[in-house]
Amino acid sequence: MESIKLNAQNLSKFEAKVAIPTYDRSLVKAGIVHVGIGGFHRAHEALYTDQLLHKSGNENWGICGVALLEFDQKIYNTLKDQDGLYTLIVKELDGSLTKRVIGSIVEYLFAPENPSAVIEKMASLNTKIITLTITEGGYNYNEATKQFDFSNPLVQQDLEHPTKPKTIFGYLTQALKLRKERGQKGVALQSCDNVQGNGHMLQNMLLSFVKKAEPSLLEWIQKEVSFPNSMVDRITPATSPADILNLKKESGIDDAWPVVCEPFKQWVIEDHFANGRPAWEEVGAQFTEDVVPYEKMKLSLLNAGHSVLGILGALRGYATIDEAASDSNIADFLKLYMDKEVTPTLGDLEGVDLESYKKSLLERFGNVYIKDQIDRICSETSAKLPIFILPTINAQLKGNGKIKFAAFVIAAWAIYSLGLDENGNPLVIKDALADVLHQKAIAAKKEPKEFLSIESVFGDLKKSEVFVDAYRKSYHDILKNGVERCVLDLNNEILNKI
Ligand code: CS2
Repeated sequence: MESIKLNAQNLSKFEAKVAIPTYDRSLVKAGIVHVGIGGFHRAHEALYTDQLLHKSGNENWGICGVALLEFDQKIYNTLKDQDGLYTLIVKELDGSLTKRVIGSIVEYLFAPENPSAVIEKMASLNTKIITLTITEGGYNYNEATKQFDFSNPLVQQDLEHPTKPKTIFGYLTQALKLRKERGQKGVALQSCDNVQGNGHMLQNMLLSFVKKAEPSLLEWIQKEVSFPNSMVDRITPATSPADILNLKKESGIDDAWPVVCEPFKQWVIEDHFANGRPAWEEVGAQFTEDVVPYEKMKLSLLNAGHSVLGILGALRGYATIDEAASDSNIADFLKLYMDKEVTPTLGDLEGVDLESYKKSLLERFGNVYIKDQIDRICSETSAKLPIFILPTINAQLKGNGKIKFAAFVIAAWAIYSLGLDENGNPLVIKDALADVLHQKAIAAKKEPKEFLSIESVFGDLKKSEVFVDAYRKSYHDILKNGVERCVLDLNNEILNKI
């Protein structure tokens, strides 16, 4: 089939093939500025917002997408070239594809090219909400000190050259300063990242920065700015060249960067918006007073589950999450980890059927059509585990609970960080701490505990004898007998005790 380039001019040509925006995009104003226009945002918030534009006809709530880092130039160029349009491809459970062209991103800015345009946009009267997907590491939080990390060179640069910021903290500070000076209303700053208490985290980190950079702004922020916590969920693998080609072949859409995702989606948001909000509840989002327990459940079961499958699967030489999830020993291991180590830390979750939640996760992980990349899951593990697994370990240690499965995963990560899988094939380690991880992984061959000395990841975990003993044992076992055998032994050991 001949394909046609996706852009505003050609949009109506796709109508017969896929759903397209039926609202008049030229009337839509960007009430939301979103920083971080990667796949996840485009499969999640931008979709909810697109659905709402369809449904409500309220044109005040479109999105201006901001690409913050040099690295984001490609997505910025793509969106610019396609007038903000892209195709969202949902890979359904039966393998069929549901495609929809999303139109909610009506403006786009590339921060490194024009920092003042981004600051002005964030400060503009029309902007009522600034949402963020800046990744777990983007909050600049140091696990060892439990503080904002002022030693980050980019932060130092933002303190020295405030009007040409590089970090989100520099941008937000400048924009809030303008809002205050102009006597404007405040704004809601809404994190959509996988961080426990993501709104609180954003608030704490931003206030730490502002205290140094612009202390006179503190009081105004405390009064005028809100930081709703939110729990976000939708598995969104990296788009593959085959996805792009299939879209061209099957639907005739020439889209340089479509987004692929699973059918499931969830968004639970605290209803604390300083300057109004879209009625996202009309298209399936849930508003609540306290989202923290739900975030905790999702991070320590879904995201941690991903990391467990990712790390163990990578060592076994698997490439995708469904391969790891269909390895019955690894699947049993994950199930036992969830039941024996995570569940006791979750407390009472009103209205949630935890057993069916866990079951649904195993099904989602096993979806063979998604082909979520183990490389994606294992990227930036050093920023993920402190959020996904460490809180479980710390809570279990505090209550004398079980930690063997978690210790096993950390030991497997230490071995993973040597850079080879069990078949001797190289592992691509994409992590801001890659060098440190590798050095410590080498040192761990002599003394496994060395790996735990990365305090920015593990805090003072190395001080727990109980943990170190279990970790050390797993470390030696994995090197000697391999993941498969050790996982089976550990599963049996726990099952036989029941
Ligand atoms: C994944 C998440 O990055 C990761 O390690 O666990 O991207 C996960 O797919 C999403 O949070 C799902 O909602």
